[in-house]
Amino acid sequence: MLRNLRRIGSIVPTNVNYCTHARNFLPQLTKDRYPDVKRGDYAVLNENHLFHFVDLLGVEKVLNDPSDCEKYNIDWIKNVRGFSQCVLKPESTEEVSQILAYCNEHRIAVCPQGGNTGLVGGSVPVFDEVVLSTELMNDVISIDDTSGVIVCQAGCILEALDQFLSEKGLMMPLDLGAKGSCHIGGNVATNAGGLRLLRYGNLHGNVLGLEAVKADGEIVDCLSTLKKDNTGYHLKHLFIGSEGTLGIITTVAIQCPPRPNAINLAFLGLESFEDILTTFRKAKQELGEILSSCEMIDAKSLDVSTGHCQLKSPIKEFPFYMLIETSGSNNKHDEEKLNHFLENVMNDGTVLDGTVTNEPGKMRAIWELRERITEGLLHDGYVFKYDISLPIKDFYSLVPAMLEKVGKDAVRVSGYGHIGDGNIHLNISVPEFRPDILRKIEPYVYEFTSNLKGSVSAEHGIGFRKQKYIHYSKSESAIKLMKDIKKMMDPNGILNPYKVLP
Ligand code: FAD
Ligand code: 2HG
Ligand code: ZN
Repeated sequence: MLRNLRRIGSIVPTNVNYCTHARNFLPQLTKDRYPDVKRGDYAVLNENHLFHFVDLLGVEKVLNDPSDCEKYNIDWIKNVRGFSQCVLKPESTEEVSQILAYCNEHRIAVCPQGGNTGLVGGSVPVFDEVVLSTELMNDVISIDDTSGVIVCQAGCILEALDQFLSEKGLMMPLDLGAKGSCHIGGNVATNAGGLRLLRYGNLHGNVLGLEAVKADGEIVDCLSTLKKDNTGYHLKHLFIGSEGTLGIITTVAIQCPPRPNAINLAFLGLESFEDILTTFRKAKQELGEILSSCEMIDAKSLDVSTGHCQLKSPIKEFPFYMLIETSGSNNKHDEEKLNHFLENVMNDGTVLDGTVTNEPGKMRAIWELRERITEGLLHDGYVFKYDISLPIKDFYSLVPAMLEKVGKDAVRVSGYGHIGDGNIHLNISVPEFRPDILRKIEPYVYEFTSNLKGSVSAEHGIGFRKQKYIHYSKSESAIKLMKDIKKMMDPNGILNPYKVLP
């Protein structure tokens, strides 16, 4: 629909906060750590294949030196490692299409990769799959300042897009700690949630249209830029959250809200999880439409930021903390509302201490306390990571349950996350990976979640690490339909094998 539009140009990130690996070591190869997973019946890459890719893309867009390929084989949290000998970096949808048509014909397995910040092992090969990286697909194609719709290639970095939009008085509707590295295509492929989903909703709502390439190379044009479009099946939703198993997303159209004039951020200390629930309830009631984020952190998680990341907390120590952010168009109005709310929760003893600011530098420092926990945890050693949705009253119950189960083996059992969305991040860090500890945690953690009617993957996806456990949150009939759709769209199973589907 929008093909051939004049491109605005590539956006390269300026001054972005690239995520860094905390420790410099090579994780065990996935094939050795998970010997039950067997390589599928795919072609082994040979010289002819490589020559074909070089002919297609040019030599500089084909990597096959092992040291060049290494970073594309290891995931961000160093849980998994493949041994791909080939990374392809197409620049256009047409190049993606030609790569997939060839791979499909020759039964070459392909692992799509964006910023490689995924947390479930979906973005790196399990064995020797060819990596198709969207790194060079970073053009903004169009932007409409009135409707707020941006159309861009899948490889645009989230933070770079947000910086670009800020010049137009707009913002990206999603924000996450990995913004300096993750690609918008990866965000859409994982249906990433993040820190402001509470206010702006998820990508099923904000993605107006997309273009994707199917396994056989066919380009599927669903690139509508309309807010309302009820013509037939809503095919874009098939690709949103499909984690590279149904097609490669090449272009997206996103609805972007106006950038708020006024932002305020409070950082609060609380005694108990019950107090967090009370504060959240009151925040919704009293702040209403200006509430833009509501996050919680337990003491062990904050220790990661203040300890490993050497950040400074603006308040003294408490068992729990909350970040409450408001965004609106009138600072006087917002400040009045927020101050009134804070006075109430502090006067009645629900909140024990707190600080509030609208200074950008101070807000940034508070957000870092929350956003850098993932990175800091890697300093503990190996991290067993769980991203769980639970009914709000049970939100924190998983943390003490797991502490009892594996507390003796762990460096840390901690919980933090998006209380506003009922999504907790449970992290169990240990000095190094041990299969016996894994067996103590799984499937118990998923049974616990399922018994409470929660979801075993709230926002990170299923990837490689959770495909065995999808049935805890999906019915047999739903899994069967997923398999039928996969078979129809990718009959040779070349797209991101060993991921998502059990
Ligand atoms: P990748 O990691 O490269 O890939 C993720 C999956 O998508 C893989 O299965 C891959 O095959 C597939 N894929 C990538 N690009 C495409 C494409 N163009 N077409 C088809 N498939 C594709 N996630 C949240 O939801 N909320 C958070 O708050 C959050 N915070 C994070 C904070 C940190 C510090 C880190 C490291 C990660 C965080 N994540 C979060 C997880 C991760 O950043 C998101 O899942 C993100 O959306 C992944 O984007 P990416 O470009 O890095 O994708
Ligand atoms: C976040 O909300 C991310 O910070 C990462 O989803 C969560 O590291 C985690 O467990
Ligand atoms: Zn999260």
